[in-house]
Amino acid sequence: MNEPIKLNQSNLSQFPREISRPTYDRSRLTTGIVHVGVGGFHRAHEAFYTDLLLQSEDASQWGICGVGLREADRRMATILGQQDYLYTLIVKHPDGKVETKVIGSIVDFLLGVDDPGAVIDRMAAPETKIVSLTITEGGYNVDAETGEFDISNPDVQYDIEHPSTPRLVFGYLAAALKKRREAGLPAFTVQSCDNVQHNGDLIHKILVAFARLQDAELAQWIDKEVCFPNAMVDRIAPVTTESDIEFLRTKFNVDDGWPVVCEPFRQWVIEDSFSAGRPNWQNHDAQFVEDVKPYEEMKLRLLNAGHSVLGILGSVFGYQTIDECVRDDLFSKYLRKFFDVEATPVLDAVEGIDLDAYKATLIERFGNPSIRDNLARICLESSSKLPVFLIPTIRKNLADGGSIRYAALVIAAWCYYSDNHADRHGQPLEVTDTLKDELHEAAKATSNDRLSFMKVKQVFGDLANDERFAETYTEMIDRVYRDPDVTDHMREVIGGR
Ligand code: CS2
Repeated sequence: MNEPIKLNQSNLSQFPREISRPTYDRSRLTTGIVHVGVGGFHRAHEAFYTDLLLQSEDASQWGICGVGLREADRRMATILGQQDYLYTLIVKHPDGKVETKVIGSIVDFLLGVDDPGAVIDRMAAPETKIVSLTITEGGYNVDAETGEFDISNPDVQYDIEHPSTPRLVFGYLAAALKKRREAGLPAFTVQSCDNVQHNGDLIHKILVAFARLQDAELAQWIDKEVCFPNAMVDRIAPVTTESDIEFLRTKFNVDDGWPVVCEPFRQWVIEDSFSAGRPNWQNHDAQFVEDVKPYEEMKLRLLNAGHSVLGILGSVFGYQTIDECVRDDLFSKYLRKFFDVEATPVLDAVEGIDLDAYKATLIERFGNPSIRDNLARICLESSSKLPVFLIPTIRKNLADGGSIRYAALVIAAWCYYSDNHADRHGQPLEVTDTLKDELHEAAKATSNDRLSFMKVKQVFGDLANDERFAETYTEMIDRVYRDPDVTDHMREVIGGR
């Protein structure tokens, strides 16, 4: 076989016809969107919607400039830079069908660690209308106990004192908005694309709190001028593997250093509140609604929580991927019962959505055998995911007298996982979590105090003070530590005592 064709703008014409590619003039695009956090999800979601738009109408003001703030983003910056910011989206259908598409909407990339001033200037540039974010659940720097912006974070302190060379996204946004205000430019929209509840309201609150620490007038201006639409975002994008890169080489003889894999399903529900205009994403199935809250709650507490339920129980049991869990009848039954018995009763109804059908679709999506979504990805940073995905459901059920047993078993299994960093057979589990050490230490103390894990306040707040929760959780801890084969306990929970 010939040398594979490297993905870049000038080689695109040599790409095989089965790979669809941008036919719009990328050199004409200006970057109306600056996106912070270019991972698999952004590349499978916002950049994909924007590519569809650019392909179908003249929307040349809506190109995307990707931004990475941390050293960890260097690899993405380098690979995308070498490919003229192009990449291949590999959409894997459950029946094995695969669609491949080169996405062209990202046309530039800046790395904050190398040149913070360049990122601030780009955000402050007149053509920038939207700064969108995927900075993960933990990126919002919220104190779990108070729900407020955590100013004790040393990086926050650093950013207050070094406004022109910030480390965190809040410092960048504040510096850029300050420049715009001084230049008499309108504010951009700050659009969160993260899985956090009321993501727009949250970034609004914390950005204003941060700005207030630097400049009270700026904080007021931000509060008044910047729009922060809430949004629900959805598309499962597993970690790209070597075999995905290999697939493009062997099937098409093309070389993409970092393609993205995703499922066919996609959903984006957005509040229509933008400071300086927005792309016509509605022409490509994004939904603009007045109030996104019921949608985001449904998604966080069913899809994301469902992922965590399977991710944690499946990891301890020894499974590797979500689809493997779902193929096990016991696991899919547990998931469905968790949805029905604990998650749904505390959800608000969503207009136009049949929750039963939504839940059935989730189980089908999780079961997509081509996606092979790794449990390690799902469990990554559980300490910032569970407070958003699962703990609100537990709290609401405690208040309403509802069931908490499904979720309590998951937390007990997470304690075991954090204690042993291994599955029930002693096979090591790869644990990536900012609070890994704190969780490990707290979990280790379980033998002396069965509630010790619950004392990681950043995650659980005061949950252990609830007597009913403490009792149920202790029972689950006893079960899991007596026998880490969680399936026996899952059966027990499903059957009811
Ligand atoms: C997953 C999400 O890691 C996780 O928490 O639940 O990344 C999930 O795949 C996406 O939110 C799907 O939209």
